[in-house]
Amino acid sequence: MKLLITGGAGFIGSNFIFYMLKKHPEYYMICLDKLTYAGNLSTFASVMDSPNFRFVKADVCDRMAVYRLFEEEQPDMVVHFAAESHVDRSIEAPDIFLQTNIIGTAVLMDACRKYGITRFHQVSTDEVYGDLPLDRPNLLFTEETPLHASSPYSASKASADLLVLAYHRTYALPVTISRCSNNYGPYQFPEKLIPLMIINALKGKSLPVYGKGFNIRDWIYVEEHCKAIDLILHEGKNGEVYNIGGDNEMRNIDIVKLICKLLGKPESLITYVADRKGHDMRYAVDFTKIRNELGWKPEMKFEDGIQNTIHWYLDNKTWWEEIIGGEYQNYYEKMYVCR
Ligand code: NAD
Ligand code: TDX
Repeated sequence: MKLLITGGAGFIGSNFIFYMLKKHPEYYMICLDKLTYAGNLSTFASVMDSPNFRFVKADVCDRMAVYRLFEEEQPDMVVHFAAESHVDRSIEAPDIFLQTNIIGTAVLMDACRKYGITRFHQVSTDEVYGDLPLDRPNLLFTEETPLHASSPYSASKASADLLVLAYHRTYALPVTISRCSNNYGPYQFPEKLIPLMIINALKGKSLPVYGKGFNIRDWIYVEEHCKAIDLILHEGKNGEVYNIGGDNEMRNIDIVKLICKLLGKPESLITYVADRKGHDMRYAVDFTKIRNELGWKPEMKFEDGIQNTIHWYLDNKTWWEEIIGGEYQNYYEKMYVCR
């Protein structure tokens, strides 16, 4: 089995490659990644020389490069992670989100039609459903919830999902879509809430909480997401959408306070800053469908997952110090100083 994994040098894609190399050592894995600011080749140091792994630097929007790779490798399945993934950046500059997340998905699916595959899997997000109110805790996103994206990022992901379903209906392309909640774990780029707070706390820097910190996310340990995608690839039905959730709703402020506690840092580091524009209040995922149809449910408790994550950032300082020593500093200044 040959798998083409796009965006594999990013957070979830790299965790997925590590998971699959262990789970299916007989598979051949090709990672296609543009290596944007979010992609990191050093993540692959331990697998770069594996005979069943190949890295190719390319842009998913580059039709010629994508077709060339399909011609050369003839992958059986495509798992499409590559995307611009940060909501705050999409608010500053939407264009690249439309380009990569929508056009890039179309280019890949065109290649799948041209060369033939057994499955194109779109890694989507619960954010395509918009948000839920805080005062109706029983409301959850199901696969039937209408798409109602709030940010340029989530609108671009929702557009891509619609295209994926259109390619299935129009061209009978064998597709599946998964819509997962907020992931956390090793190798997450430090622009996202949890690694940003861990790293700032370690450095004794202020911890910038947007608004009052009452927004709720449903956090899932990244390996649980990887397991679910593996299952969908092998047992999911073409044309179907599967929600993936952590069964773990938490307020941002409670996460940040927990990180302070686990690192032995004072809560006085917490600083309330201007809210995100159009900030989604609450995400909560009903994953009954994948539980009933494929037998998946999240196993990792948040208390354990967050400990693992903190330990990983403590043990892998070179990985993130290289990141925060570069272009990230300009990003941080632009987004947080005088916010
Ligand atoms: P990430 O930003 O950490 O990684 C994205 C990767 O895609 C990087 O390696 C980057 O170099 C690559 N990439 C970007 N543009 C590219 C292009 N034009 N061509 C080729 N490669 C390109 O993102 P992530 O958090 O790992 O998210 C992966 C996928 O999962 C995304 O599609 C995202 O929408 C989805 N998702 C993320 C979460 C989450 O909590 N992080 C939750 C649900 C779904
Ligand atoms: O400095 C911060 N302070 C803060 O209060 C940051 C970076 C975030 N926040 C808040 C905003 C959100 O309510 O924390 C929450 C989580 O923020 P992010 O980590 O940026 O994630 P979110 O916007 O929820 O989106 C994530 O989950 C769904 C991923 O980035 C998406 O790619 C995924 O689709």
